[in-house]
Amino acid sequence: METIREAIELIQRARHVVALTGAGISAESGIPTFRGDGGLWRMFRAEDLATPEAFARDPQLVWEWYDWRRLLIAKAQPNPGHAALAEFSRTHPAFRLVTQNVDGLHERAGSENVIKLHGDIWLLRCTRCGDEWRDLMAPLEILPPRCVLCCAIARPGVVWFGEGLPEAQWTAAQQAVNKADLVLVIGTSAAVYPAASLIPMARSRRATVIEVNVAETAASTYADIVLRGPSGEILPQLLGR
Ligand code: BJW
Ligand code: ZN
Repeated sequence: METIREAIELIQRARHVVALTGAGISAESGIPTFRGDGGLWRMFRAEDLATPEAFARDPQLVWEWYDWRRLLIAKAQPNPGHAALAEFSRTHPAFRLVTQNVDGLHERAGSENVIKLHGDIWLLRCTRCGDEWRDLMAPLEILPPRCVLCCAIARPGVVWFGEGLPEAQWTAAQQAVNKADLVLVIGTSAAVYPAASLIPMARSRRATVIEVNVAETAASTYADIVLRGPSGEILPQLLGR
């Protein structure tokens, strides 16, 4: 209890707070994480599903996997962790939320201007003409879906291994971290780059780093304060008024 009190005080004193979230924040909404027990990479090989090569080889298979995940996400609800961050952003205009998640649960909880490093599972992009459109959480009727403009196969608007991050989002994330005096690292294994590099970046800028995670991660060594537990329980205590 002592550490959470200390963390609350540090947050209250901070001017520029940034949160970096990962799959763990959506775990309590019933959405599987990638790594660890029950993680997607225990059941599936990333090389078969989350690379441009996999999609070129078998778009049908990749789309079936995304369709399954989209269905899970559509049925899920944001949890108290998402809600606490949305509420905090309403009362702290300088707060920036950076997420690696593609599920859109931060937005559904009411967060605005979320910096999305790995894209959005509800976004589709034409592989030929680049046209982008958004699905309103509807199941796909035909797999793989096709572009209405040019009929070519569409892909999910997410960032796969070996692909660059959306430049504007990556720049915004770095700027936010460079300005931050406190960074909350929530529910991420900090195993995927360049997103994970934001954590040592924050540290080198002398920002306070607070980790919220059920387990030890690659980020733990950079953290000034480690809060061990589910983010859906810790964040409301940490950020609540
Ligand atoms: C809870 C909880 C609860 C559970 N409460 N907590 C430098 C070094 C080494 C490799 C590289 C490097 N730079 C680049 C690379 C290659 C690669 C990479 O990082 N590989 C590593 C795995 C080694 N990176 C890339 O390819 C990136 N692109 C890039 O670098 O471009 C430049 C380039 C181009 C060409 C060649 C080389 C470089 C792109 C990365 C894209 C990642 N994409 C995915 C899939 C997105 C689409 C989809 O969803 O399908 O993004 S992979 C997956 O991992 C997803 C996530 O956003 C990302 C991070 O995962 P996250 O969020 O941390 O989840 P988990 O599951 O790992 O962790 C969950 C955590 O929650 C755990 O810690 C739990 O304990 C915790 N938890 N319950 C609190 N209730
Ligand atoms: Zn097209």
